[in-house]
Amino acid sequence: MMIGHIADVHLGARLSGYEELELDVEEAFESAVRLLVDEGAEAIVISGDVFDSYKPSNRAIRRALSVLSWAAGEKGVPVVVAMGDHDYPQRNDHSPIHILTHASGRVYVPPESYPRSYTALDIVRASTVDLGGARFVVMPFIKGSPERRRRLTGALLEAASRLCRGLERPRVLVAHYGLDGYTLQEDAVASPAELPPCEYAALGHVHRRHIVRGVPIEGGTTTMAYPSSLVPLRLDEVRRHLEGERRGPLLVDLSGDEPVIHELEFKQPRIQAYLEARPATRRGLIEEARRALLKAGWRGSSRPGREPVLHLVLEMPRSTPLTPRDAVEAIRSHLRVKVRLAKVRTPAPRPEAAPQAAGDGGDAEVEVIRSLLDPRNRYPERARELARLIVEIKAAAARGDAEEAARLVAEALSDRFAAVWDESLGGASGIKRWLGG
Ligand SMILES: [Mn+2]
Repeated sequence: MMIGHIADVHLGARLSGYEELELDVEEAFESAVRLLVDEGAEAIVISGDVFDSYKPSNRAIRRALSVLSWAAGEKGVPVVVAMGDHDYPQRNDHSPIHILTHASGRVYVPPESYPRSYTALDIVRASTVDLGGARFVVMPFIKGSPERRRRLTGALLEAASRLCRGLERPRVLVAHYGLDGYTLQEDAVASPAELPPCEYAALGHVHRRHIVRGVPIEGGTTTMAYPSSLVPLRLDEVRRHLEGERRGPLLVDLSGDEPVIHELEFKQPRIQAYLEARPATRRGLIEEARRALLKAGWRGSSRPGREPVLHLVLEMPRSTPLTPRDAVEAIRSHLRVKVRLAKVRTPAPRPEAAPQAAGDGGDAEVEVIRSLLDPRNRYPERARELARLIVEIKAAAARGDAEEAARLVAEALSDRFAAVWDESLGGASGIKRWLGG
């Protein structure tokens, strides 16, 4: 059987300053599914994060349903969907991925809930679908503290191993998992060695491409793959994309003893460029922007609606003659491209001008905030990242840059930090006291 594998679509994803991202993601999803069907996929696996939020826009839901109805209904290519952390519902609601079963044709989504009496083996059995050409074991997503997720994932993977031993080949594990060595340590729920005996582990969650053959597991080896997000969704993804990291759908041939993985050529809906600049003059900045755009594949002119987007990080000491707004406007009007101001850094003044104690974003300040956010030290890296953002918000507010402050606040409140905020506000944390609550 030939299967298509995609993950981390994030339909409905938004980015201020690059409003078209939402449309670009929809278009990329549609073209990835079409490409897989055209290339002969007999089933398509989506390893979680179909949607960016558990409450996607109606438009994102409609697009997802129409694309899946085309593949599963019109073309007769069944689709298997796993739940991701972004698809995971809040209390008392449903996940949007269960709406996908209303597409025409065969769309499989693991059950919303399992009877209390179910053992781990019952759960994985209920989440397994046999499409004739292959058996797909779709792992449920587990929410909660890192310890809880790791413990339950371990139990379910062990049950999946038992189940897989009795299943006919080929067997495909579908899971939205960060594995040890492929994500931040606090984000990982299992080690690759815990993967069950399956021919292919179709993974999602890590927005980077990893294709690993010969992963040692009990009694043999397996092949695992993260296809990466379809479109670069964050600054780090844009940067790695520019360094040549591949993304897009994988076509996996399961007919032999070992899967054969084709990394399909996938055209991005829009060029995304990146520039970190310390502008001295408008002219110099425009020239730097032009070079960054050309390096990203821009040809110097843009079809309307297809203009490249330049993610701009500005380093602006107080003496800079331009404001961030001037800088953005200069590039926009001269090159006729989209410019997204991703970050403005104001280098810390010399100590004699502003002593550490005033809070210049030094490590000590970040560390205090980090410990208030995450007193139990459950998300050390994410919490440190959020603490840095909070310090940047303060700095932006201090220099009267409301626009930048608002952008940073939106970033701090994004899903990326949801777990840290939950921990901070839910636990017996210091941040409430710190905020005076
Ligand atoms: Mn994702």
